[in-house]
Amino acid sequence: MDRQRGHLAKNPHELVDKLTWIKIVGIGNAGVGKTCLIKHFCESKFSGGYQPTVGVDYGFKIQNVKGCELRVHLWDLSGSPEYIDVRNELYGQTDAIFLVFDVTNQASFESLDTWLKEVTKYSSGVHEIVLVANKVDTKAGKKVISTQDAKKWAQSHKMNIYEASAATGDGVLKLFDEMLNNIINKRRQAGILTSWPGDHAQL
Ligand SMILES: Nc1nc2c(ncn2[C@@H]2O[C@H](COP(=O)(O)OP(=O)(O)O)[C@@H](O)[C@H]2O)c(=O)[nH]1
Ligand SMILES: [Mg+2]
Repeated sequence: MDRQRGHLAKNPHELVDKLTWIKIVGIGNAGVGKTCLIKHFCESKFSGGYQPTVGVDYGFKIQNVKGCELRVHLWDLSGSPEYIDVRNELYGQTDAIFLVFDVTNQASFESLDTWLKEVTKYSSGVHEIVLVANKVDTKAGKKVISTQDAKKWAQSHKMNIYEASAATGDGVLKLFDEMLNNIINKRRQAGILTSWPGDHAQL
């Protein structure tokens, strides 16, 4: 194609600068379902085979929120203690964190305080942290953490709680949708996001 002078109306750097990039990080004990939650959100897929995350896993999705096209990067930081240095490196510039426990695993619930301490220490700028009670699809007999106990923990830390299943997809979209909405609202309040393509839409 013959490109005429001035065919590219705008500087590509300017265009990239105008895109809205979001970084979301998932934390919690190994095996609670962080990778599966991200996979479900990005690809609507679930795999029953467990391959522990070595260091980090990553997902990307372009998500439309209220008419605004968001470039969402999702990081699953390996839950193993030996990856603390990798995690600390990746906490920077994070917009939101989802802290996951597995409703069938007592230890994963008991570790929440330790995770929150790590987050508070290394990602001071993050205001949006939510709790995810994952694997709610599992049979009632296998569930060891009650909804009530989980809600109590979340309330005492002033966090929203989401019950989800990466296996069935229940609650997954709601979790990420609300996180993204909250991030965008905070950016707008801070004056970081001034133009909003969805402004004319019903908010
Ligand atoms: N039943 C059930 N199993 C799940 C769910 N989410 C993850 N799993 C399983 O739990 C294991 C660990 O999942 P993964 O996402 O790799 O955990 P991560 O270490 O936190 O990233 C895998 O075998 C998954 O198939 C869920 O919602 N329900
Ligand atoms: Mg993982």
